[in-house]
Amino acid sequence: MNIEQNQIEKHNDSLSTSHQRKIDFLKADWSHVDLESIIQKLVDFQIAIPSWALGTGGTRFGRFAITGGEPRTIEEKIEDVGLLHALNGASGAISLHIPWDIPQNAESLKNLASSYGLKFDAMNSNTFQDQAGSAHSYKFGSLQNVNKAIRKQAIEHNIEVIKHGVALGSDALTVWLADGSCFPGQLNFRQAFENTLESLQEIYAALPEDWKIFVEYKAFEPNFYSTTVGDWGQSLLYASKLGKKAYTLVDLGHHLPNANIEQIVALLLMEGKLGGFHFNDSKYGDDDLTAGSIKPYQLFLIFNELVEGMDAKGMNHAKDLGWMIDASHNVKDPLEDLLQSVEAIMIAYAQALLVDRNALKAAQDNNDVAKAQEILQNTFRSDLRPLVAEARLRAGAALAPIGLYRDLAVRSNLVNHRGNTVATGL
Ligand code: RM4
Ligand code: MN
Ligand code: MN
Repeated sequence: MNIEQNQIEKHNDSLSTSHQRKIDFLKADWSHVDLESIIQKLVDFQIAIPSWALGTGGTRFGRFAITGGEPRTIEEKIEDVGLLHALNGASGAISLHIPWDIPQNAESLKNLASSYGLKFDAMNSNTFQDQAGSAHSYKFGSLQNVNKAIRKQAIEHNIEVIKHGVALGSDALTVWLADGSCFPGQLNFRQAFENTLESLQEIYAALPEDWKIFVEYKAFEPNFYSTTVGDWGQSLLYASKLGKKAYTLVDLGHHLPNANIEQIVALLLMEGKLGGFHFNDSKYGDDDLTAGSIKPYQLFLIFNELVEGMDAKGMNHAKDLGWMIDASHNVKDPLEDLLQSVEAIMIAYAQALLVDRNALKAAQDNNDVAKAQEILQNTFRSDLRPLVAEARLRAGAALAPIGLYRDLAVRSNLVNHRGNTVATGL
């Protein structure tokens, strides 16, 4: 299914009067700020959609394919992300997971993606599940495994993923390892670290010159006693030892409860070792809930550090870090959920762009704690949704993406075309 430009225009026309009123109000309220340049930054900002979030996710207790019309092939996944991008103008990339997605014909996939204005974002390898027909099992880890042949199989898989990515025009590999241990005594921590490092070094050696490798950390699950890339410190150790193409990837759901993620982000940026993000939200752990649905203030505070830190280094907000969603839902229509995530991320970014940096610096230098809080909460508590909508309008997308998605009955259209299908993934 395609969303036609005239359908978007008709929708935008119907909302134009009320949108104009809101944007005029914002312009008057923020007349001391260059809102035009902020809107342009919002237009430029793109968030990659994970191929595995396009179907209904499951839990270890079950999987309910409640929506139907889920994409069965990479082509259909690209079509779905194309729909999202047409609606919000901010989802211009797809992130693939191998072997959930095995590209057969890279050239035609590239053409299909670019017909929707999409690029291929970071490629993800999978050594947390055993694949049918593979010689060895990852039950006791992959890159850390005590058995060299198992490590070799996992290394080769990652190199295979890089090759797929090269053919598609991607330029990054994300490695998330389930490696670790469930019980004290199971692992020699140092040996596990050294094996993992050595394996990562072999993968790193196969990276093209202009590629990055993202080392993602997670404190728990599926191993519950130790994780071999368990936190940002361990990830940073690997990334530093590997070299300049290696970076830490922050997945918001991968921390221990109440971790100060914004501080982690600030320090990684300072060290030039922050590579990218997996956005999601959580109440308890790796819940993979919609970004901004539980802790929108935290999302804003993270963006506040990102904007401040990237500006301090003269970085390009849109291009110099990898921006990805990583989610998996079992109760919502995945496409509506992704529209909500992108919207929440854009709002947090807009709020961070509007923070009065000079005033904040002055408050910090004066130890004026109350003032610092006032400054941050002033933008957080301002309704900047019209600014994000204006960016969509300028990008040729919809003022109210979910509204249009429902008006056009996109889901039932997909169900009619595809049937009661279930996508690959978790
Ligand atoms: C992991 C991690 C990875 C993702 C898998 C599906 O918890 O977040 O990034 O690829 O889930
Ligand atoms: Mn992740
Ligand atoms: Mn995760």
